[in-house]
Amino acid sequence: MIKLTRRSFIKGSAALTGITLATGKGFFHQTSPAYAEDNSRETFAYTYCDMCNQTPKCGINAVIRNGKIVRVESRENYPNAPLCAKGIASLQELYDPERLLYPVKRTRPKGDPDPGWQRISWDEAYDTIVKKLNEIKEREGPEKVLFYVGDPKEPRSAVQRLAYTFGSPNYGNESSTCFRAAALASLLVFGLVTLGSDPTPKTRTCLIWSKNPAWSGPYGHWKLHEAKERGTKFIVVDPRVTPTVSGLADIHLQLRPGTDGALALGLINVIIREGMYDREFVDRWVLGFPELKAYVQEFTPERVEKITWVPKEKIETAAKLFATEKPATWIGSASPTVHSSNAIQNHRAILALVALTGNFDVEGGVTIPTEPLPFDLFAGNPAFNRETDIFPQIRDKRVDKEYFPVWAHYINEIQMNMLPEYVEKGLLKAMVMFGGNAMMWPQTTQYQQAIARMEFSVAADYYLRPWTHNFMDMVLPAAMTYERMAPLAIFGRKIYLREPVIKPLGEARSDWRIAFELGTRLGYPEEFWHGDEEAALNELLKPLNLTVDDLRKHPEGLEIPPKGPNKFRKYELGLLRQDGEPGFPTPSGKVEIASQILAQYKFNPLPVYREPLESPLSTPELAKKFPLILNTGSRVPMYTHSKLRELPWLNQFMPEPVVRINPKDAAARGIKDGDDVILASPHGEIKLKASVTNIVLPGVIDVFHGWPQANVNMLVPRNFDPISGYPPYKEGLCEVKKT
Ligand SMILES: Nc1nc2c(c(=O)[nH]1)N[C@H]1C(S)=C(S)[C@@H](COP(=O)(O)OP(=O)(O)OC[C@H]3O[C@@H](n4cnc5c(=O)[nH]c(N)nc54)[C@H](O)[C@@H]3O)O[C@H]1N2
Ligand SMILES: Nc1nc2c(c(=O)[nH]1)N[C@H]1C(S)=C(S)[C@@H](COP(=O)(O)OP(=O)(O)OC[C@H]3O[C@@H](n4cnc5c(=O)[nH]c(N)nc54)[C@H](O)[C@@H]3O)O[C@H]1N2
Ligand code: SF4
Ligand SMILES: [Mo]
Repeated sequence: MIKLTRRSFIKGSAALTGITLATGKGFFHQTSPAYAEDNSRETFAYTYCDMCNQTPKCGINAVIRNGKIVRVESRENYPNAPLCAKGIASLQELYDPERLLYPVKRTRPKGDPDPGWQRISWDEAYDTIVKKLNEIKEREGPEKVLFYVGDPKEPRSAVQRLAYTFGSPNYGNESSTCFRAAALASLLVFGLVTLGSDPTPKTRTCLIWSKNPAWSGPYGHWKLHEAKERGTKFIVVDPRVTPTVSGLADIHLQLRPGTDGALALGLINVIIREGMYDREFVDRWVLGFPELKAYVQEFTPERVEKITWVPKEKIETAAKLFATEKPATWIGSASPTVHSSNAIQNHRAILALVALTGNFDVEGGVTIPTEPLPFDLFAGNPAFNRETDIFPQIRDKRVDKEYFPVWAHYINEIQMNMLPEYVEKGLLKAMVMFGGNAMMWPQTTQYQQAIARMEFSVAADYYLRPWTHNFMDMVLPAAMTYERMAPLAIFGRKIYLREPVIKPLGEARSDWRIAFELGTRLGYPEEFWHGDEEAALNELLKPLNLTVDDLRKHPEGLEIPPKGPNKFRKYELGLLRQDGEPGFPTPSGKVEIASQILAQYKFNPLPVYREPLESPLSTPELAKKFPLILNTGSRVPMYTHSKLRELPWLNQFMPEPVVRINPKDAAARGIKDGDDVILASPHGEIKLKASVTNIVLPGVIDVFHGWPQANVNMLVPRNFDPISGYPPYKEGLCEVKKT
């Protein structure tokens, strides 16, 4: 544990300023009389927040008295700061009396609304899990067991290792619906993964395409404001007027949700028409330019205005700005552009735009690191995860390969969205879940039924969540961020260790420990270091010749010096391909605007636009009954997915589910702010309160996901993108009515 000496309280007020900035409201912690009289020593310990599950996370300085955390502050000299309201409220989650602190098993049959949870010991829990899993393994094969990690990203590498060591290639995670399709699109185009780059002092233009870091990742947001002050021009593509739009945008392209591909092709049309693309780069490095040029002829600004609702003048201005004020960078969406039934092709059109303007891997443009550390975003790596040795031998038994072969070609984790089909066909019989939420899937009840149909399922979680766990056999108490050792925080080439700062409450155990103890008991003690997390971290650090002890000596972070200076245009230098030849790591060695892999799997190789499967243009009859566009899940600052509703400090900001609707649409329906309304789509309906606001575009509604009493995913159809299997969360049709 890293303990620091007593410090002044000035930092506390700095943390409060942070909250005020992030939320517009301040929480003032008064020292309780009990503490005022208590003169026991106050210690400080460094850790980091995991309340929004983004990486890298914000640094926390925990103030501890008598083994209890009494305050949290922003960590000093740490790349991500200050804490937002959720970070401060993490204390309420830690000490929430409703937390699950002991393993429990159900005593009533599945399907009974009350599972009759009964406390059991860890030994009983492990014995049951091991017996069930080994039984299924012997009878039908290890691949019948699904290992799954939801939004908590920290357990990923440990659980992937567990799955493959057990012999099952069927490891999945929530990235089946999150940003992995954007990564897949990038692999198809560039042969490597880029989700965009932040502006540097050299950057003149920054295109933010459907991302709202002001709410979804506030730590990165202030860096964008610094760029704005330096004079960088911003184009923001977003159907809503978010703080990212109002604070940064010089040009706001307010499109109809789900039409991103058409907008990108419209911008390309202008750039090609005006001869503003980078000819030298295109001639030498791009595959499929003549075909794209022919295809975008039909995407004139006039036609694109009709499809996307973005005025043609704005399309012209934005195209010219992005193509001429260079270097220009692009900040890609974590998810909205791929929450579509045309996910991959829409996103590929955006990547084509970046490639044609010659902004790829130039200083100030969209860059990729010269010498990345040997870890992924979540501190795993392929060798540790057993992706390099075991997985290739078992990958044939993955359940998704027939459904989504392009996904299965590139992405090792399985596409989870067909879970009901996998279970229906008997391909999966048991599930070990770390922090998942059934409400995240479209037509949720089908997933709940699939989970219930399995022979055995167990989850590790902070709470008993009825919408997921009521369909399962057993739930294990997971330790929270303050209580656990876990992977590393990685910023560029700097690494920070995270250790427990207090003892776990009750019998909670860290996800890593649970995975390693399970691995050990399933018969692989050596592979799982007999359950010792620190030994596992040491293994992960081996490629850098480092140990946990080395990191322990550097609470300020350990910088791993690079071998040489940063390099750009790495495709010219032969630094991107394994064979050391110049070019891109795609089959052709070029940027594949016409994708050879897509052609191989009988998809259109070009980034073609297809209307959302349900939309005013594709299903006009349906749109008469459901005239509004259904836009779900855009992030709100106070909640993360289905979580945090139980924390009073956060719940006060949005106590109940709301549907945001534009004043024009509300007036046309006689709806006033705060009215009870029904939101209906062709697939279901829910009840919520109306929030009448100009944030949303007329003709579009906006509703957050994860409310058990108003689960918007019951309104979203299972119309998956055929290439990635992604759900259409950000398209579709609906209507709002007064109750
Ligand atoms: N309609 C619609 N649906 C969406 C989206 C959308 O935009 N619209 N977004 C999609 C996206 S991008 C995502 S990422 C998914 C998120 O989907 P999920 O990952 O399934 O969502 P959460 O609601 O965060 O559920 C996580 C669960 O993990 C538990 N938990 C939290 N931290 C830990 C931990 O460290 N360990 C353990 N063991 N448990 C933990 C929580 O208590 C909670 O029960 O939702 C997707 N669903
Ligand atoms: N507070 C909070 N922070 C979070 C999360 C959370 O639940 N709560 N979740 C985390 C996770 S898992 C993720 S994936 C990230 C997501 O983070 P972001 O990528 O920022 O995601 P969103 O807020 O869903 O969407 C960004 C913007 O896209 C716009 N948008 C909606 N539909 C479309 C569309 O069809 N086209 C375009 N161009 N734009 C559209 C929305 O209006 C929104 O303002 O946030 C992470 N951070
Ligand atoms: S943005 Fe807020 S919730 Fe996310 S890591 Fe930082 S403090 Fe935690
Ligand atoms: Mo996500």
